[in-house]
Amino acid sequence: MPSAPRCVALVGPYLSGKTSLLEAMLFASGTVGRHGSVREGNSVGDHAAEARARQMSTEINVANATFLDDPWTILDCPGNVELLYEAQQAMLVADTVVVVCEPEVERAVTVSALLRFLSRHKIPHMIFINKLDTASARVRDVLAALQSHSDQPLVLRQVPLRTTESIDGYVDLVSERAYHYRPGQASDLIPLPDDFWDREAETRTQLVEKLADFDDKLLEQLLEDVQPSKEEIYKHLTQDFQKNLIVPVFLGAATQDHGARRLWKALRHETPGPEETAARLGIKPDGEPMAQVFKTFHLPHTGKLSLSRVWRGTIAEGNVLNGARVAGVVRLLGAQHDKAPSAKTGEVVGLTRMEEIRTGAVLIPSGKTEPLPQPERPQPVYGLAIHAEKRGDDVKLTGSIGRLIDEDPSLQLEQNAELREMVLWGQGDVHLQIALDRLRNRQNLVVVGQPATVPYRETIKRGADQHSRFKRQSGGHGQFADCTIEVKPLPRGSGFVFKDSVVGGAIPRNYIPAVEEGVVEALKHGPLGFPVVDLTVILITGQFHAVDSSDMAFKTAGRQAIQEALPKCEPTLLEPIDSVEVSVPNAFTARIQRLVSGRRGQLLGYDAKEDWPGWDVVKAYLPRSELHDLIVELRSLTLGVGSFAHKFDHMQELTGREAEKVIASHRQEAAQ
Ligand SMILES: Nc1nc2c(ncn2[C@@H]2O[C@H](COP(=O)(O)OP(=O)(O)OP(=O)(O)O)[C@@H](O)[C@H]2O)c(=O)[nH]1
Ligand SMILES: [Mg+2]
Repeated sequence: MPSAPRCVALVGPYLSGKTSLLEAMLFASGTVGRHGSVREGNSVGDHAAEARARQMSTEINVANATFLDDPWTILDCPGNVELLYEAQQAMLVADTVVVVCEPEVERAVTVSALLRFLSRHKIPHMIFINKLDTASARVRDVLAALQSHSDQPLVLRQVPLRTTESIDGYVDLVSERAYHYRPGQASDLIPLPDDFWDREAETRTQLVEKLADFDDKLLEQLLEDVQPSKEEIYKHLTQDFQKNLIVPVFLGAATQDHGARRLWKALRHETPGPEETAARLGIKPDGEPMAQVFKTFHLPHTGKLSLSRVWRGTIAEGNVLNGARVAGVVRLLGAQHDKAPSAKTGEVVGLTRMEEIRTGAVLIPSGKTEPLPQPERPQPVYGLAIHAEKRGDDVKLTGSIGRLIDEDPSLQLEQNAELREMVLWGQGDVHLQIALDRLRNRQNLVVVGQPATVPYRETIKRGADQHSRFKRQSGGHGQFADCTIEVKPLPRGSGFVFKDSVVGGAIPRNYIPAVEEGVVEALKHGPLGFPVVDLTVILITGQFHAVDSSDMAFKTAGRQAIQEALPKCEPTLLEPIDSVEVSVPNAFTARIQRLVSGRRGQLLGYDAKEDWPGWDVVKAYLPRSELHDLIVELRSLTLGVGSFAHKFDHMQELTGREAEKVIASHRQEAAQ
């Protein structure tokens, strides 16, 4: 009897071959009749225009498949670190995760964050070392490098068989059988090479010993030199894998079809079923039907599609869940959608037109749900000020961005009233460019992005007294106001303080708020063009006229006074400084210190990252203007794994050439 539908997520570093492996698995299972290719743009995955244009995955690819009568869903996740949130959503609903990685020692660090996530959430996972056809490093060395990033012992299940030139087969360490790879077909069983055990006996012993670490009986057997049977070894491998005590490691080359069948078989025998995964997630076995939305699409023809895993019971078209009606149920194979009447426990399906439902929702008829684990939303590190290319499209923008964020909750929109800017925040330039392309492709809206404006300020370095008189005589009654103010700098962070020290009614009380209003208005644009802060303005004295004075006149006098006073007070630019914490593997720490210094940063020191062996946190103050593309350089210096968190800390004086540049470009923009 076929097992309940199971779900496997393929994750791994950028371009490690996940979408190619999906293709190979679909081909091996007979789900597709020909082996498509990412390079040629005809793979089942990466069908979205944004993905094809970049030859990379830009969101989860979903494929329903059958392998030896068992139903499966494969979730092929994007590998780009900027899209990690998407992969995390998939990992949290999968029964098993396959981490696809490159056969290179130096790149082992790129799986570190994924392995940590899997370990923290206790998700059973295997590693698939891909691209063996072009590997130059020894599998043993790659394995050792990967091990240093895994909390669980890695258990090598296959050893490669090398001819003079390349790897063209493998020996399965448990079955003790040798195979020769054949492109597009199942591998050929071949005799075990004569000297095999001379070379690899130790590798098999290690496999059994790792299992014995979790089972006293097995350990006793080994101590007494009794070899466990193959069945026993398989039993332990499966148990320990499902409890996430060990991480099995398989080998292959996705574009050559090598290793896809072996991987399928391991998945088939060892992957826990949906009930076990539900139990791991704390879902009770009995109760109302339940499904969890882990991804939302807004597609041109289908409309909203909530990609969901069914955890309990059956979900059918017409059901009302969390107050929303399921308009339809679809099974997916890349871009192909097949309507289905219903979906049962374990299945991954798209539920259509549930307009109010968001990613992460736990759907249940009564609507009384308890939340399931969600990935933590990453702090945005890169922002672009956006506007619609066509003026008339501005009204459409907010709604469209809403749908965009619905599809990808790791995007955020910030409305900056002061700068009159809409800033779209995300994980990097690639992330945002994909988002903007998606707006164009799915919502027919062309949006332009540019670096967000840095909120500079200015202040004064010394004080001054200023007299100002506003007088106008024109026909009827005129206008008259006279005031004298004193302007003084205040410590950083004080903002603006207005003081009234008028005595003897030199200016009647009712006009004083008008003077303050004029002052505040003038402080919006100081002599350098920016809002003026950290100063106090004291209204000392003035004169008025019984008929000609008015609020208007005093407001104008107040404004004039400031405009005339400030240029005499040594106006100085202030730039925002953020406190920044950069996380990197410690091999990169020195580079990051240079990066920070090169960006006018002030290093505050570094420390080992808590709970993250081998990683450091470098702390620094960095000007906001240097943060815009920091993530781009940081990633390029750290094989893509470095990240940072930041928050505003203080304003700091900026002088010299840097300040001149800022002032000049601000003037230029204002003149446009
Ligand atoms: N030589 C060789 N190339 C491979 C293999 N697997 C994938 N590639 C190539 O590696 C590149 C990336 O492959 P993809 O399958 O798109 O990788 P991916 O992991 O899905 O990439 P992202 O989803 O963008 O992270 C493509 O050019 C593939 O042809 C392999 O086993 N051997
Ligand atoms: Mg891919």
